[in-house]
Amino acid sequence: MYDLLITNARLRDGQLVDIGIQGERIAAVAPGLLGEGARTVDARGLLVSPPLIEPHCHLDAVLTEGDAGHNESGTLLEGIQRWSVRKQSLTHEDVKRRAVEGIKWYASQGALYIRSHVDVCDPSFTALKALLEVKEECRDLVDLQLVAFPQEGILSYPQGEELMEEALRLGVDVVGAIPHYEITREMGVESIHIAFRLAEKYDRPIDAHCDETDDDQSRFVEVMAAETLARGMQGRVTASHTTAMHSYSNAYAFKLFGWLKRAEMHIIANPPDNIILQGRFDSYPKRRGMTRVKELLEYGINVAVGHDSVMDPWYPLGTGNMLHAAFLALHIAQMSGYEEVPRVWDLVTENAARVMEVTEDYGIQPGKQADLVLFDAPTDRDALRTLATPLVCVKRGRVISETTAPRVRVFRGGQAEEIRYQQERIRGESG
Ligand code: 17E
Ligand code: FE2
Repeated sequence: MYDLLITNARLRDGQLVDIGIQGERIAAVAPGLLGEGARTVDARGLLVSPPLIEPHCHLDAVLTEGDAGHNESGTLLEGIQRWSVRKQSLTHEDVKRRAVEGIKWYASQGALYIRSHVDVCDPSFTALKALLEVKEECRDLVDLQLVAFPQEGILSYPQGEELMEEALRLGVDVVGAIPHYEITREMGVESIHIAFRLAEKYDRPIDAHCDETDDDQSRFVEVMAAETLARGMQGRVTASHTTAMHSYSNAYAFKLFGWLKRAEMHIIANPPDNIILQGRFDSYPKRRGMTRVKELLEYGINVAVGHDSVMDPWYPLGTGNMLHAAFLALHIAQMSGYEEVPRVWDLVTENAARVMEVTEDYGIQPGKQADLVLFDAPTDRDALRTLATPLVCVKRGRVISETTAPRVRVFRGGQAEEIRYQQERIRGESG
């Protein structure tokens, strides 16, 4: 007798299984009936995936779009400037209300792990204190990690280093940085040294906004790789955005790849924001401004995709649907090859789990945390193509959301025909 039994679930490898859940853990995964569940969900041969993961967002800024005027230039710098105005009126309740709402949007669409940056260039730590509470209070919906993010610089903002260290004492999980925003190249390099010193002292991973610019001279990722190797932090360091890599010469990018791989660094691309923010100083042709996702993967470097923003001063759209971010990544990186499409699914699942260091708990196997999502599509490929409805989301063994798939009927010759946007042969395969 299981607390929750999912029957006829199609795993990503195509296997049809039943999944038995006891408490917060998966107890059994096997083809054919496992027995009884106190509650049963019939997956009807549809895809049951490990949850989507949002490895890079800003929950302190979520749902603030327009509050300090609209970002009309569409640039990163106007976003930072508008945020610096909006953050003066942050309150504990304001941050909590928006962040919890944002988490509900993410979680109900299948993102059950979230890593959020939180701006610590604020001596009162209003956002950080609120998000530390949200992390505990929303434990039923998501595993949430917080990154101490110095939005206005570690060295370019008064007391930036002290604020970073205080954030660590308050309990953030990850150390951030923003070297390309520091006033000088030298300050950028030094800000990375500070971030690594803090990470070592407090035994935390690093996730830095790094080289989020179209300036091909912005080369701070190489400094991160050098520090990672010097301090033996392989596997614990992530460079987010790295959009300048789009503009590097191939010769330099190739050299960099070698060091990223040796340093076992993770790269996070954020296609929704960066396809909006980058290329703004170009005429035509306009650069796409996303980091080299396809080539990094081909080289064997771990890459994940984040959504980054949901309605904030940098990006006015979004609902927290990680399939939107993955869909954009597929297009911008041109990962349309038959074998490439499922690798796009990895970008918002397995690869992001590695970034967040949650692989021990993550996956549909006995003993793992009982987190999973039933999509209204037979395969990951179809779920991406159709931006499939997340029918049922399960977190820590509990059904946390249900969404009804749209029902589409076409009327012809006095008849109603229901269509599902599926190719016949796939429909046939999935029964
Ligand atoms: N802050 C930043 O520096 N870059 C971004 N893309 C966002 C916030 C969303
Ligand atoms: Fe970001």
